[in-house]
Amino acid sequence: MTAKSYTFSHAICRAPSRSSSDGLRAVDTGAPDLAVFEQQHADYVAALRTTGATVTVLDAMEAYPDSVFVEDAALCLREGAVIMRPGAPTRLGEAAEMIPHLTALYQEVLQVEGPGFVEGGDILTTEREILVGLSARTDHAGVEELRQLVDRWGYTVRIVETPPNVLHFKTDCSLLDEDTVLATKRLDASGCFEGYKVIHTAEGEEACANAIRFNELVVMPAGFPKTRDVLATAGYTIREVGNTEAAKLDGGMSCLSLRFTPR
Ligand code: CIR
Repeated sequence: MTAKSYTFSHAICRAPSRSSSDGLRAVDTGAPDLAVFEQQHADYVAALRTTGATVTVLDAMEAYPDSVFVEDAALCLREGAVIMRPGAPTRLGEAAEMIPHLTALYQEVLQVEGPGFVEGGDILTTEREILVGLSARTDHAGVEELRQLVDRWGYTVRIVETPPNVLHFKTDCSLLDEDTVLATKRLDASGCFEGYKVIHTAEGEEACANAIRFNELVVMPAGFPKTRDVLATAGYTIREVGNTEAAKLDGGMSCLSLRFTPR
């Protein structure tokens, strides 16, 4: 297995903080239960570790209620990492916090300096290109700066649209393999996956579109049996992890880790 878009030697996660009760959410369905969140987070880390990857769990960061969602702070590629510039003002400072952890592992760490914004949740790296969804958190200027930064490593950036009222592009899709994505019907209808095989989330199970392919596993939130069975029948090895607490903060499987193989 050599696909660089889903073969990873490392992951970085961050423990949920007590302040996660103040995390951003579109609809308030109550604060996460910290003990349950910690257990679900531990289950997630354990799932990644079963593939043999080295998973670092950083200490909780109380100053940043959404800092458990490390994915938004950086884009990790084989050749180097890029520190993002989160569009949520309360999250802007999270990006700089990630610099020392990535410079310890990568020779080259670049940074989106602004004035534009990009969050990692809007970025889907496939085997052939990097798709970036414009959203309330990611704007044109941010994507253009990102495009210039990754051009040196030979990556093509394609701008796509995150559906209205959807937090991030990857809220609605995931990479499954070199040619295949899991996506909601509403996102696929935008035409952004032309040339890819698309497996749709089952009716009523749109909330499981945010899964991750991590080495041999597809890690997905528990509680979406129809989509799980479709993916299992298609030949993927599924690992379900409880996600009820991160979901209260609009977070899912991709948000909880940075996944990479540093050069
Ligand atoms: C936020 O609104 O920024 C957090 N509550 C959730 C971030 C989820 N991250 C992701 O989808 N990559």
